[in-house]
Amino acid sequence: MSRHIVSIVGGKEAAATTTYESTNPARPSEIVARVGMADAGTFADACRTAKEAQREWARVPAPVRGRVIASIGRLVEANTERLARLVTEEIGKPYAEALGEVREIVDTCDFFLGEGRRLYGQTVPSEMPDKNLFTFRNPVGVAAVVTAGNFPVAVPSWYLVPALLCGNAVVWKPAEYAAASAHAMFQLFVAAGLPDGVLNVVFADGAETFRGLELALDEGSVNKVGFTGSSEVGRKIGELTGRHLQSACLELGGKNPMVIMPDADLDLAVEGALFSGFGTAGQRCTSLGTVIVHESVHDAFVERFARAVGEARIGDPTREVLAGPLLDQKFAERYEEYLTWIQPHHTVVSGNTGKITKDNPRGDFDGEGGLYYHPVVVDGVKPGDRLFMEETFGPIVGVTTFGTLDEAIELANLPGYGLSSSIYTTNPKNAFRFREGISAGMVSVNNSTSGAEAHLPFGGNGKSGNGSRQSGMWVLDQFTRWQAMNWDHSGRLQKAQMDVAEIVPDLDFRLP
Ligand code: UN1
Repeated sequence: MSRHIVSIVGGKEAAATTTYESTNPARPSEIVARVGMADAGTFADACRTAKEAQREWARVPAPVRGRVIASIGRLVEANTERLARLVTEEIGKPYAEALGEVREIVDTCDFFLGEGRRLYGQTVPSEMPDKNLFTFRNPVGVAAVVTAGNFPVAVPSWYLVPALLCGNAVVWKPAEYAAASAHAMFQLFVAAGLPDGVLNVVFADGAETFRGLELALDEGSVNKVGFTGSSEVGRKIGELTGRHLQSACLELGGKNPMVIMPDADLDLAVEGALFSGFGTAGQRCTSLGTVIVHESVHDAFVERFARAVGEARIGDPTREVLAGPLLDQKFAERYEEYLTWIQPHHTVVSGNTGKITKDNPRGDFDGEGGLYYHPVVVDGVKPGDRLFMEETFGPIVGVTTFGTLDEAIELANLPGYGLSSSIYTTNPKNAFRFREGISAGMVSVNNSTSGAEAHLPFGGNGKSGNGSRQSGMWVLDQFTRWQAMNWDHSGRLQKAQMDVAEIVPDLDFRLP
């Protein structure tokens, strides 16, 4: 069923200048939605509208805003299957994973509905009598949120839910190739009773969005930018917001390492590598980049890993498969470029590479014309190789070896990303030394690099982000600003640091 959707600003449909067709990557000739694309002016208008609406929204008591978040959670839960089916149809995410993705929105609502009754500030003792000190969390104002389409609804909810709960208005620019999923989620949020203009959705391409953002920042109608996407675009957004004295919340790429110690449970490690390397067709920012395996277990690991990859089911994402197609043609093209980074000193241990077609089938699966790709394991990658150093969004995993844990940590940090990481070991000492040495924002022990829970801090360092953290209580620092208040009721001007009582100690006192 093909839909026609457009941006919604202030509760009204906004003008479109071009049309984009969002297609089903499993059957690219099938159009999921025709998307009216807006220009930079509409984006800036949306930010102005949001600024107007935000004033009233911030005056709604936080516990009442929390009730709205509760209703969003209920609405999403009641529409789980429909939303998950749409996600599967539009980006090819296997249905079981799509259900998990929708679950993550509900989890996020569950967490933040209670925050409406907390959103704590503090009372702090003053250094002077008859004076009281307080802290308050104030909403930042308008948040412009630009998200990727690999998690078309869960990751946006990490921004939207806390931003709204804290009393901000939002302009959301989802990925165009996931526009139908985004539009559906927008409708569910609005049905919970959000006043017009508090949440706006704008469909626009990258260039128009960037120009619109620049206009809005110049006008002072955006106070926080949230961005999930590539390190390259994240850097540009960081520069733009920096010029406006703002720090964006950036969730960028990863080259996530998995270290396998000689004492690891190898079968468990293989299972973890398979899921984090090839689940979601390797298209998570937390997907496995390089397996760094101890030289003594390298051969055994590679043999078992290659076998597991060979046996994994790739195919129709409405069925029980490990992975479906790539997200969209743009991603397929980029992925084909990563395949050209395979060099003569590498060994592909997983069989065929490239697009699954009649001439290049995977067993009896010929790809049915979809954007399906062979999962690829490349042994022998090393520092300096592009495959080792750069993110390769898609189903390709490198393997390299190490001698000591210190070497493994150095290899794991070398590409300069820092989102997720994992170590397989049965020795707690190794786990804690790895945790201390790894530059990633997230560390898994005996678990895959992907699949973070929704109430832990999520975010990266280095090329993976600017240190901002989403999720749980940590994200509150993105969407609120601390305000310090002092109230002197002494009836006189008491000067800090000067009019402070002094108690004189006898510092020469010694025990007999
Ligand atoms: C992403 O790909 O941008 O931890 C986020 C995970 C998911 C989120 C991935 N919950 O793998």
